[in-house]
Amino acid sequence: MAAVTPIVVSIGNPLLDITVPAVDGPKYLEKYGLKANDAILAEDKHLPIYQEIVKNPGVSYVAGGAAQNAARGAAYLLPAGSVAYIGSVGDDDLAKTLTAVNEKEGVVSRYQVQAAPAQTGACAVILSNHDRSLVTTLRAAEQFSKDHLAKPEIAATLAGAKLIYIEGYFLTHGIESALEVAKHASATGRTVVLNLSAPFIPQFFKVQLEDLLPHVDILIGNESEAAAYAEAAGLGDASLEQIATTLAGFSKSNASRPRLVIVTQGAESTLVASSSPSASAANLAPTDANPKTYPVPKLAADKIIDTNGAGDMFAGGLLGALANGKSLDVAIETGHKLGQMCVGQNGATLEFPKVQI
Ligand code: 26A
Repeated sequence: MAAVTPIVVSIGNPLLDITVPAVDGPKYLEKYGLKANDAILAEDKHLPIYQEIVKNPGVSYVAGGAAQNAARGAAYLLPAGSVAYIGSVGDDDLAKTLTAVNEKEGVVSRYQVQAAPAQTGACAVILSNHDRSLVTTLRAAEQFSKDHLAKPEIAATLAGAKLIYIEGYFLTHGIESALEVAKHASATGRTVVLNLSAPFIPQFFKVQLEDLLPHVDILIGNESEAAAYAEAAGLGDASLEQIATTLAGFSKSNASRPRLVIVTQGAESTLVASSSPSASAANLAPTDANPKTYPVPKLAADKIIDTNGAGDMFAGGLLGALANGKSLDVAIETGHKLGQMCVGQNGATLEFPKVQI
């Protein structure tokens, strides 16, 4: 059998998630002044949280990092070795754990490894009810440098990809690398997918986002991220449909290919806007409403464990289905299925042994 080479390449901040159970969540939210449902970069005042939560006997450790989760999601649907993940880690046990999880789930780790004392990044995941508050310390992840992309094995991996996925979180430090990858991929006809990741990305990194957007074919975000973009872009109280349509129409470097903007809303319907509907299976059809609404199947409340990573697994499902040559409609449905499977599990994880999707 021919060796499998990656067709999906995902880029982001590799993190280990340290999860505090919902029973204990509220006390940490209160103590550190955190919102119940948010994702932030740790400020100095938050840093003691990492020492503190590891003393809680209820904490669990799960592989994280938004784009790494999505990579594992895509790998769920593809032969082992079809997905590669690029990011920067320390030379430590955390990185070994992440590599082992990736390998087990069929993702090829293409890490840039920083010498000690750099440590692999971590994310405190504070659960409460059905919400999750994410507090991230990037550590080695933000030392990612563009020269990693020029290494022969990385350049070859990127050159072989059909789909490139970049998390918005990476724009906090890696815009130069993201631009290099996305410009090249888009100029050579590959599909570039960007996730807004969190409201603070369009809010505080709007310049970087708008620099990258012309090279993006598929933009994914949730309702609060879309609203944060609208706010930052002076779109006032535009509806989600208007925001999605505006983003779809944002300038595009590869004009021969339309842009899709996908807005998820948790348990509510997903919206998809296209800059130019066409007969292509991977686009909205000219006869579809634009934006088009895709209902999300209901999940019984007692099946919900935690929503952490659900958006990443949605993206992973979408990527995996597109890599398999499925239509846009099937890809959105697959995204919903993986997102929902993740909600029924602890953290950004899926069901093993694999279930048929
Ligand atoms: C730069 N920041 C804040 C981050 C992240 C992040 N991944 C990359 N960069 N903050 C949280 N995450 C990851 O998001 C997943 C849930 O969507 C967490 O590691 C978690 O697994």
